[in-house]
Amino acid sequence: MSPSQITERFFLRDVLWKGVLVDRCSVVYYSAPSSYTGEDSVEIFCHGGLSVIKSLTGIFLNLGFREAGPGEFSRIAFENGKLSLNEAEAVVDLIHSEDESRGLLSSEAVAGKLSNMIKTFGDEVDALRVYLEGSIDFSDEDYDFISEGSVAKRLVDVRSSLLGLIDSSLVSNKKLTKNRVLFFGPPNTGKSSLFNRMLGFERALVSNIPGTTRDLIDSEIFYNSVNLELVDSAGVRETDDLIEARGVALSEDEVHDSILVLVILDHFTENLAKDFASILNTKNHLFVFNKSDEKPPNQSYDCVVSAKSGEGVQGLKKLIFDSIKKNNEGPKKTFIIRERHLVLFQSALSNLDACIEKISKESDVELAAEDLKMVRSSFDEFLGVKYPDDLLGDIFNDFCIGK
Ligand SMILES: Nc1nc2c(ncn2[C@@H]2O[C@H](COP(=O)(O)OP(=O)(O)OP(=O)(O)O)[C@@H](O)[C@H]2O)c(=O)[nH]1
Ligand SMILES: [Mg+2]
Repeated sequence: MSPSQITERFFLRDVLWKGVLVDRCSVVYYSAPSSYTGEDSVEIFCHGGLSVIKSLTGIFLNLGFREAGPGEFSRIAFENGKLSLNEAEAVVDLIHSEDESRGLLSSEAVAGKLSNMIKTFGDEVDALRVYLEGSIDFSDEDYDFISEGSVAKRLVDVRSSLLGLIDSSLVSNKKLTKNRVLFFGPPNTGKSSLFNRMLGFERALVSNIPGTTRDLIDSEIFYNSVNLELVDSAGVRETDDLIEARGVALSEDEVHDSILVLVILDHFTENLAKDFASILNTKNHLFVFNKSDEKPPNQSYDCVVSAKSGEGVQGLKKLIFDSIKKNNEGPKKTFIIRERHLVLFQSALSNLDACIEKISKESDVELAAEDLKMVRSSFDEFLGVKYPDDLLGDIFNDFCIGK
């Protein structure tokens, strides 16, 4: 059957290479433009296992195919008008999203809901601009175009809809999309011991010499369907040791990129609680007292544990989970947007404001129309109708291979 006769089909086929059966695969054929990229495409579903995948990709490489670069499929989809630029960015966010709720927010954007809203705003802005430009030619007539056309009201409506969209969007920060939980505190309080205990294996070195940990060490655990990235760090203290000092600086930097900071203290360091509270200030943190097997605490803590006996460790996991969940919840959001989008929306807002001001004074109608051109330009940049030269590279290089 020639490709032109096939529209969209699902086949079960034995894949043979030089007469040898490699795998029985499902093959889906998509005819253009009904595919992700908008081109004719074939997807092959094979049985799991690296060796089958390697054999299959080997066959295709032998036949002259090559592997796609990062984001190549999405880039083709964008170039063929199947995805707008912000939708392509939402695909990356969806791939990288660590928890279900963030994934759902990105899916909304991939599905085009956000683009459609911006397109609607853009159409209204265009209509208003054309109306304003038209009114300039008739400015001598005895007719008040501005108030007859409810221009001010329509501008205020676009403005408040855009503001509402910004309020219902979560601005993503690459590092903060991971649930990074930092083990922070003075040296020798048992940060690494507790980190190992929570992972269930000896990932970090432990010793009774203060200053053992120098680098950041991270490892993931899965708790209640949520990925937690635990990060052990160097004990914080003044030190003359250059390498240790770099470790301390790393720990302090890491505070900004963590979603939650655990301050681990023990019975030798309880007096430092106030200092750590003031360093962390508004950063989401929990105070954890370790080594409860040796001595009980003298003050109150969010959690009391013993890395040695394991006492309190399950409770600490639950506390971390609850704290992250609470932190992620916040006011209900509809979309995830990027810093780039926020900047464009803010610029559109300030141009709308400038336009509204001119319209309210019924002066500079020509300049007011120019303001609307700028608003439209921000929306176009958001959708990818126009974009700076290096933007595409930045966006698509962020994809994983093959999407
Ligand atoms: N009794 C008791 N000792 C502990 C406990 N946790 C850690 N220790 C001991 O405390 C010492 C320091 O432990 P580490 O886990 O290396 O402490 P750290 O905070 O990572 O230290 P630095 O990496 O130097 O900042 C070791 O001798 C551990 O065996 C605990 O729960 N109970
Ligand atoms: Mg350590």
